[in-house]
Amino acid sequence: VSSTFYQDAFQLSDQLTEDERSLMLSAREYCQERLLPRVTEAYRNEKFDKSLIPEMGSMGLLGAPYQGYGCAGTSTVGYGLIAREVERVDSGYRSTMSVQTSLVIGPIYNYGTEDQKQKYIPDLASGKKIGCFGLTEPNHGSNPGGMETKATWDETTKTYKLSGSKTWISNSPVADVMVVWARSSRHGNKIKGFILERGMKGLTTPKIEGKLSLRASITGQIAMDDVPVPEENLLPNAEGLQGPFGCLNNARLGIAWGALGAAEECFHLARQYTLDRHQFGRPLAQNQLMQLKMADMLTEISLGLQGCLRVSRLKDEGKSEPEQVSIIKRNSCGKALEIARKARDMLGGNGIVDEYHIMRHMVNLETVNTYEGTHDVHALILGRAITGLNGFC
Ligand code: TGC
Ligand code: FAD
Repeated sequence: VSSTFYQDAFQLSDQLTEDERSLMLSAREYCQERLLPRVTEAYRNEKFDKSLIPEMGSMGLLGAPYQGYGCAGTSTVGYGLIAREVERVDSGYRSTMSVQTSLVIGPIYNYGTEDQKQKYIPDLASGKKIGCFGLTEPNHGSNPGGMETKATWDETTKTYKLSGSKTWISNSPVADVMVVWARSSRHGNKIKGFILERGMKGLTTPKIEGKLSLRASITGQIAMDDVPVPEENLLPNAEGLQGPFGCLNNARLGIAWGALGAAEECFHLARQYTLDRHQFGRPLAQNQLMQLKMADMLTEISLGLQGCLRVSRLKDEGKSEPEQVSIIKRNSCGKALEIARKARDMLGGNGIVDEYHIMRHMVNLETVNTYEGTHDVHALILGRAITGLNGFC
């Protein structure tokens, strides 16, 4: 077996196209050289570094799977590979990237007018502007169907007045552009998407303080008090929960790849640490208990990545189903969290220190396991698909 077997047991790299392989390598180089050196300080001090957005833009990492408007036009696999490389450094950086791509550029690209695409996407893809996605509300997290935010149509001013509050919104305190979902009085109270911009009257985006996870990403609320939103800022081509969920299918797929990137990093760090550190007169890695943990890690990572690859290829062929994405989002997040916890243990006391990175990944993965549909919510989505019975209520 080759000495790099532990890095790519199923030769994933051989299953990529030439373009995908070179994208993976250039993303890896950027992430390792530019993101990794910043992350410990950013995390320790809960400092969100806005300058990384235009940097990611210039590397073609924002809006990657979309065609035109300054986007790179990669395959879905290419998008997944970017998420994996970014999250190998930090889930919060991947969050920034995937919100901008799947949850802001995505809905404008898929549901917007030509004018909206031309107005917003190039600046979002280059990173000149930052976006956020407002679905979750204080009283409606797993169940966004209960949404209370209202868009009241005002015929005289030809504006929608948005009122309500979104919470747990990645990037919101620094966002220039906000895709917000609300019940529209003009559309029979159905859910519609709106593009809001910083500076609109009645709009504030307070930061959520005290996060012990995802500290390199900034999270906040979107508070709306009769915000006047011009008619042309309505996303015309989406109605009902299909709108936001259509975006989430893409973001969840990126997360499935990304979480395994974090898991790979924890595995590699723990492997090297246990090879280097000696106890009882031999490397820790020589103990059968350590080898069992690493065998389990490599197995889950290898199988998980094959699942991500398969679902992404199905998506590029136009044959993927949301439930397939639920399988890989849930599996990757749950397995990555287990791997991070085991890897943390393998480092003993050093495992709790931020310079060794693993504990940061571990606590980040608690969020990743929760957002975009919790581990259990995805189990219920699958349970419904398997049995035809709705287990949500
Ligand atoms: P349900 O009856 O299942 O569906 C209502 C309508 O939506 C359609 N739909 C989908 N369409 C496309 N893709 C999907 N995955 C879809 N899932 C549902 C469905 O066909 C139906 O359409 P229609 O036309 O018949 O009305 O709705 P439900 O209310 O029973 O939903 C239950 C459930 C649990 C599936 C759903 O609410 C859910 O997935 N909850 C999780 C919430 C969630 O994921 N929130 C994410 C917030 S965004 C976020 O976390 C970003 S973090 C970003 C980062 O920092 O990286
Ligand atoms: P709840 O829905 O209250 O769930 C609490 C617990 O109950 C969970 O364990 C859940 O699995 C369980 N549960 C819920 N319903 C059921 C049921 N029927 N049966 C069994 N168990 C159930 N949202 C956005 O819109 N945009 C963003 O950019 C965004 N970014 C985020 C960033 C961070 C750091 C975090 C933490 C969250 C973010 N979210 C975002 C919100 C995220 O999507 C929600 O936190 C998530 O959907 C869960 O909702 P909740 O927190 O209200 O938990």
